[in-house]
Amino acid sequence: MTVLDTPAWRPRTDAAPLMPDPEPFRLLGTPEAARLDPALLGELYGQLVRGRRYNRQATALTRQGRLAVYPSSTGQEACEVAAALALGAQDWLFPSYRDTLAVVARGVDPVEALTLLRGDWHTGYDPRATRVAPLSTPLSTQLPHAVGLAHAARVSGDDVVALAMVGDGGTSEGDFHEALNFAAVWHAPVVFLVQNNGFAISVPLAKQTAAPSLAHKAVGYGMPGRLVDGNDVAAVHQVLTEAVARARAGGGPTLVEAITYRVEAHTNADDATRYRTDDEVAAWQAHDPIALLERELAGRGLLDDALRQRAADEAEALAADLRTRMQEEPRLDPAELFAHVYAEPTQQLREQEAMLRAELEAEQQS
Ligand SMILES: Cc1ncc(C[n+]2csc(CCOP(=O)(O)OP(=O)(O)O)c2C)c(N)n1
Repeated sequence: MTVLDTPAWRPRTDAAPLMPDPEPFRLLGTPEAARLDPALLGELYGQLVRGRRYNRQATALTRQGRLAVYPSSTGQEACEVAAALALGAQDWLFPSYRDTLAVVARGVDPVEALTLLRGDWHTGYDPRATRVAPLSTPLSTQLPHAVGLAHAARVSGDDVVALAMVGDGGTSEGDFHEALNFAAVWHAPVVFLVQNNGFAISVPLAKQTAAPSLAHKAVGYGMPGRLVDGNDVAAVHQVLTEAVARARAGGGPTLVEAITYRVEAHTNADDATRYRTDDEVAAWQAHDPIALLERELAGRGLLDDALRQRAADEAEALAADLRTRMQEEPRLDPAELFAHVYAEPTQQLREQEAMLRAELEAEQQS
């Protein structure tokens, strides 16, 4: 018997349940899919079709100069939709820049959701109205925010779960580590959803980490890790719903890794052919989230013309609305850049604001 045998110094023996699924969890096309609620599948289908159309329209808007940049989530719609639908109205979503679809599926106005990407204003929507934090461009900074909010809610006795979304590249950030560590230590009601789409711009996952999977990282923090097929919308929805319920019941955080693929380039400013092959893209297109769900619906006799038509009509209406409203010139006051920075602006900012105002006035007079 040495001091190493005393409880304070012994490793915990309950690590095994934290280990992630040995294979990505799947539902569509498996016998278990038979018990999935047709109404839920119909809702997921409509959301996926609308989401893909939204991505296509937003990308078109970048080509028309109406949008500065758009990080498309085509191919990743299942994660986007499932994340939004797994939450209750009282919960909070913490998205990254790629997660516009989740933000819109949660109820943010589809045009307001693009304000930041148009370069017009900070955020562009009221985060409190739908409980959606700003789309975060700095990688992973949304994660400690999610943990802080969830921890504060728990301390206050509020029934709130935070779901934070991040990419595979974002897991290399210090913020990822700090967020997961604090979430586990504080037992915060948070769900972390890592969309592993294989690349951080052009950097493949193998150059980011030597971990067996990103979900395995959960074990080191002391929270369960789940691995899921990120293109199987029913599976992602179930895994996230279970993790949210667990967090709500006081069970603490969960790390979910969803294996998926971004079919388009990183953004409209990226050329993906420089770092990946057409064959790889084609292989993932053969595992398309909408096609997977359609196959399931068809197998159960649920994919009739009415459902297809309704989904297509709603998607076209969304795209038309986006096209129309994004053509309107936004009325912006450039001097607002200086508002909401400090409660008391610094001398330097006051001088810069005066310079800008003088320039704007001179322009108006010329
Ligand atoms: C703190 C920080 N460092 C670097 C960048 C530049 N950057 C923008 S996107 C990106 C890659 C992120 O990849 P990943 O997390 O896998 O997300 P994905 O774009 O694939 O959704 C990088 C490095 C940034 N936005 N923020």
